[in-house]
Amino acid sequence: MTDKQRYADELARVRDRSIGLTTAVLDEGELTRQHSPLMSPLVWDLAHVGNYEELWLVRQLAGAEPMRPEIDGLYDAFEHPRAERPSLPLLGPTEAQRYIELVRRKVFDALDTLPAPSDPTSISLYAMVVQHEHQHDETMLATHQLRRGAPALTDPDSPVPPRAGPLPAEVLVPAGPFVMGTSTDPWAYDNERPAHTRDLPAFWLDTTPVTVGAYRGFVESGGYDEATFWSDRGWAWRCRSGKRAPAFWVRDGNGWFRRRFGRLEPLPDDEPVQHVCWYEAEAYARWAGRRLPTEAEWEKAASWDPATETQRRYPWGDDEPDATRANLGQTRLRPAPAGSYPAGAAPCGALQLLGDVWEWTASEFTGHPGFCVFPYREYSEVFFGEGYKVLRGGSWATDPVACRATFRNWDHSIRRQIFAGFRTARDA
Ligand code: AVJ
Ligand code: FE
Repeated sequence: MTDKQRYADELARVRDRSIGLTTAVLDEGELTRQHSPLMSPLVWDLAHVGNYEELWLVRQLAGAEPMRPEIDGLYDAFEHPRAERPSLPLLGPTEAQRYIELVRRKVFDALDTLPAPSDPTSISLYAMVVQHEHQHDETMLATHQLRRGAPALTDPDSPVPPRAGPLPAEVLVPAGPFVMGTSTDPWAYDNERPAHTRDLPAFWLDTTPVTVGAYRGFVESGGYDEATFWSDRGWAWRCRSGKRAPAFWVRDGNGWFRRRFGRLEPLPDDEPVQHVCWYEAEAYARWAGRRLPTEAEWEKAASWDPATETQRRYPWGDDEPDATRANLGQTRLRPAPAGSYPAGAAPCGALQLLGDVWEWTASEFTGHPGFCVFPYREYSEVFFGEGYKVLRGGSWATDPVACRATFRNWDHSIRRQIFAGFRTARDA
């Protein structure tokens, strides 16, 4: 298969996903309404992914004129913060879908004559556009999770390979240098580049992400009332917000439940906890006598094979993710039990580093040494040094093509709507 055919297939696949989260499942009112001030109306995301595709593939690569210059400003994420978007004269759902289909037709028409993506020293614009749409699909899933009313999504609930046997609570990642980032992966963003060597002391890392049951122990032992577990900023968030448990947890006389895509269900103690903010992860780690791993520690655990001294694209090696190795790609609408996917283990023995839940790290988002912007400052660089915390590993809602051991996500320390949990670490 040629590179172009691969990108064409991926463009078609992600579009099916976007439609399945919008016009296929919700009516016009639901698509244009703002379900949370944190999120865009879903119809904004839909037209925005098409506008982004027009910008990078139709105009930048194919050199065509703007199709609808009057709408460009509406879909520029930097011109209008999310809270403002519902009051903009956005395209309606039918018009938005027609527009993004027209963009797509122009891309496919031009594909034969467009330059082949051949230079892996920067991200392929095709790969960038495919991943961008998947990232917005994950954002749309967060909007669905915040939305009230009758459930709109059906959980495919695909089966999970169970754990192979008893697992140690933590695994050792030996001291030594490793290669962080990449200079050659055509799917890697500017912020994942360049490859560079880092040296780390040995550390212990949780074998799996922290579970709901373990986190409930923190909640029920009064962790949210005890300032000593929280940093100053974390405690300020805790007091200001009044939060006493992860988002979407509901206490009922008989116990704990959670709301998930419009349905109430008992809390699953064996699943990785999700919908905690960075401050909650930090406080839990302190309560447990541990700490969050740094971003470098996370990447070393997920990608470095000390036996061969080589870097892997995924924890298990370089083979593409599949249903035996990781819970990615929205094949279920929730994490899998901690300890699942033995075939996805990293060299250090840690499981579920990719998929299930994004994992908060201790680190702030900055550029790797030697960082170069490509192709635009607003993807990564404008967020460097602004206090964003790095998340790693993707979630059940992350598509396999939008995730690898070098992939970096980031968000504010207070955000809980993303599908994020964490694991803890300690010095060896
Ligand atoms: C990388 C997930 C933080 O959604 O804000 C989407 C990705 N950039 N459109 C975001 C992104 C431009 C970004 N994150
Ligand atoms: Fe975007």
